Amino acid sequence: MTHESIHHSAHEHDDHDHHEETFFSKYVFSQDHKMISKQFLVTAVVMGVIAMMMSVFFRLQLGWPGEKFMILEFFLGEKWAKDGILAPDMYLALVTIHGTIMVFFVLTGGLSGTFSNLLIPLQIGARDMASGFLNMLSYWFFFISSIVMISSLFIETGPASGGWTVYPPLSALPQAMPGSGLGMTLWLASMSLFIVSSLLGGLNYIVTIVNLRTKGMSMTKLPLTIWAFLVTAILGVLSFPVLFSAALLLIFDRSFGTSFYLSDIYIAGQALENTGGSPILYEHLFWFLGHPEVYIVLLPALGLTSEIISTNSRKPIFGYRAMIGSLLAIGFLSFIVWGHHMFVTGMSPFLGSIFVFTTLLIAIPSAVKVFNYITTLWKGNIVFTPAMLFSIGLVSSFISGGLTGLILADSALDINVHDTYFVVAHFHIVMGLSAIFGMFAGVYHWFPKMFGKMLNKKLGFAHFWLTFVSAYGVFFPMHFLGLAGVPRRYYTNSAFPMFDQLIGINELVSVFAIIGAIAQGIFLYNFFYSMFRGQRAPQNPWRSNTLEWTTPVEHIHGNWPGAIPVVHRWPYDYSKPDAVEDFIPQNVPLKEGETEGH
Ligand code: HEM
Ligand SMILES: [Cu+2]
Repeated sequence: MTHESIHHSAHEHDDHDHHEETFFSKYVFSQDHKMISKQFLVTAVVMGVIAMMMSVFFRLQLGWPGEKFMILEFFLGEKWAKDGILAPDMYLALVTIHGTIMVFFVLTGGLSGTFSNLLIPLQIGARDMASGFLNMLSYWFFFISSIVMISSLFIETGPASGGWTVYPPLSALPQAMPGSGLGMTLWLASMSLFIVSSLLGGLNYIVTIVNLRTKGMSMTKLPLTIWAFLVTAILGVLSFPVLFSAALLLIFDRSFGTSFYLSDIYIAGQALENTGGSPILYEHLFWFLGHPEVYIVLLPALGLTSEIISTNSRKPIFGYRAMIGSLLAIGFLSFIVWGHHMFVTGMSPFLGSIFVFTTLLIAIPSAVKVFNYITTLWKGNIVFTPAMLFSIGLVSSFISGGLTGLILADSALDINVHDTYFVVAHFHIVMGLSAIFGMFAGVYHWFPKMFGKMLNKKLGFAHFWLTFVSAYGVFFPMHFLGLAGVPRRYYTNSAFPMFDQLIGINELVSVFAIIGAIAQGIFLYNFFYSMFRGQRAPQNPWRSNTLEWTTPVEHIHGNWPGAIPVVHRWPYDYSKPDAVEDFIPQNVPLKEGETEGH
């Protein structure tokens, strides 16, 4: 086909589509990856606000135990916060649902769902995902699972409250405590729907990346974002089914009298009938997903920042191939380290030492990535956009959380701080903050592509600095609580005189949590205001090389009005010597005698 005829047929195709488009097919049951990406983002933002409010609620209790906060009664009702004092059962439920929503709904569904959907077709030069229909289903499973998870807040016995890992026996015996009943059933139902969503999404991402790349887009010309999404999707497809089977066996134990996870249990002095099972089996199954899950939330964030750091340093990413290699190495290693969550389960110290070894190995590819980010920034002609600040924020939290990871990886040291606030501090910094910073970076950078509007930069800077300072204000002091022995998931520390001297730290943490939460108001305002009233986005606001900036600002079905662009170079041709401009998009042919950038 000639250029004209492709253009012509694409145009006809468009006309035909508009004819049939209704409100429902455009905004609700859309099969267009760009719209699905926005649906994921908006759902994740709403879920994130809910989970963040929960953390403020339980931080009020931890900072000022026993004090009355009428806001708690206003939001949670008399049953759970009479006279403004949080009920212990609800405390544990809030911790559980906060963790579940943050990890799965915001940083797994929200991050991958938004950016894999937006960027995979646009950056590889495809008209859409391999299957638009399955893509739509993936969003709707995600949406329904969110609703099921939230619905547990409104039932008589309250939401699941065994922690986000839902270890048996609390999760296996409906009579164990209020949250072990219907709340836990809803948790399991919600997670099952969530897993279906992830698998549908992940398979689609993999097939699309492998099969639908445009002409010239070889695997070594692929942007690092896409590499990160590919490895993430593979991790999800290999590990989520294991969580699914863990949940299924749990449902059997709960409802059909089996005993996979239960053995010799006494409740209120009475022996139950279960024999032969072991809760440790559950821990193995859970963490076989649980650890890769950490990278399922981290890798997309790292991919987004590779792109943003290179673009805003106006320099090629340092060590492109090493970055791919370390993504693959991290992905592989993440499957053989899960035992580091189980050092205190009575595992053989020899087996423990193997998990210590494999865990420490992950430090190598992680350090390679950090080194490459810093070397890319080094002597760059840095443009400080909000996206760039959040990306640098990610590098910072990835380093500071990674260092405490070295301590937790050593079984002999981990035993001392296991299940204390040291662990909470570690995982929030290395994965919670890094992933959320990466997600914010992504939103600031690709908002113009998603909504055709610019976000306000000044509000973005204010949002970044307040978030960055309060994030460290919340999670840095928690290390000291942990080293002093303060356990996690405890309703109050005021019952233990030895922790009295730490009350100041607890208050400080809670104050920063409140400041951080308020700061997110700036983002929410900016996000929704700019979506409707923001300045119109130019074609290529960040002067970036990747293909998504060659599509029209107004979204059209099929992404490019004419032929799909052909790729001639890698995505990181910034500040090439003797080039006219400091960036050369991927679809610009190589000049006579020009060699490839890497
Ligand atoms: C507003 C910022 C946040 C604050 C103040 C906060 C605070 C807390 C606190 C105090 C706990 C209870 C720890 C325990 O007792 O074990 C907790 C649990 C948790 N948080 Fe956050 N968090 C925040 C953001 C996040 C983010 C962004 C993530 C995403 C990874 C996250 C994931 C979790 C998880 C997985 C748990 C564990 C729940 C459990 O033990 O079952 N949090 N959070
Ligand atoms: Cu782990």
